[in-house]
Amino acid sequence: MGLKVYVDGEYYEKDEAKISVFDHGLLYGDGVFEGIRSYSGRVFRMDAHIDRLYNSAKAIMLDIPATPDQMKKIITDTLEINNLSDAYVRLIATRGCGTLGLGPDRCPSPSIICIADFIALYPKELYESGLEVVTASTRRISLGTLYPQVKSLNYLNNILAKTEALNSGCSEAIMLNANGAVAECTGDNIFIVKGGRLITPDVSSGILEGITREAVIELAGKEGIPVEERTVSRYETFTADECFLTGTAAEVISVIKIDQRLIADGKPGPMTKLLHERFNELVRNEGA
Ligand code: PXG
Repeated sequence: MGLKVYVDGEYYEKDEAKISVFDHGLLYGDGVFEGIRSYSGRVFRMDAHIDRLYNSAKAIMLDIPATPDQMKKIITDTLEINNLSDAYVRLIATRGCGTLGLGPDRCPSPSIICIADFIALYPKELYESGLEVVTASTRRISLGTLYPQVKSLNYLNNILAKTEALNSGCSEAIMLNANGAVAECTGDNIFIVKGGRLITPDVSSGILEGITREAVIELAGKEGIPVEERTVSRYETFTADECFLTGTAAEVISVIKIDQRLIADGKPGPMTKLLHERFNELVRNEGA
């Protein structure tokens, strides 16, 4: 029995789960999504993901045809029906079927898709050795275009930055905002450590407000580590004591080289290791 995918109230075998070629999610990237994880059968920070999804939908004036509670049930049912307990969940709301024209008024019924699958993670060795990243020339979308807080189906600018990373033999790229300050990576938020302080770009730097980022800020607070959310320059990343990325897929992963500059001694630092460990404990214990 293969994977079952939820589409608009029904479960379909993976190969049968399809949307129309007239869906504006496909035609224009008109829709929103969430990437969520479950650990030992518990969905990590489900409420935060649901809130972000509905806020993203609100910002693009998309009426999700389900209540937040119904969405939560769709997530847990999809995990259950697939018998998955440690899994990755992709929840999508598209504008739905319309005509060949941008107008969302041409799309009477938005679609909901929920996919639960095994997670493809970075190889374990990379967590021990740390990542090499590059700064992409492709800038993060600015606050004046599409709000970076909206987790929309438009990921082309991130994909272009990711392509730059892959072309340089790296797995991630740092994206700058329109002012040239550090924003985030293509699918992760970024943190640096300097003089015992944890520093990360603030929301007005043009970032997605990551749920892993928020959890790490909370964990740092509990450890008594001072946290600064503010503008971060490229220079500060090069000269940091430590650097790491956070995201639902990557969790907490060390960065040891940025644009060929070795970060400190080129090994994952103590604060990165501590917060990674605390994060691993949190995802396993929260709500247990
Ligand atoms: N910034 C961007 C642009 C993202 O897309 C994050 C930061 C981290 O946010 P969370 O809430 O996950 O801590 C993301 C999240 C994937 C994948 O399939 C991407 C994300 C999440 C899950 C899976 O590459 N991006």
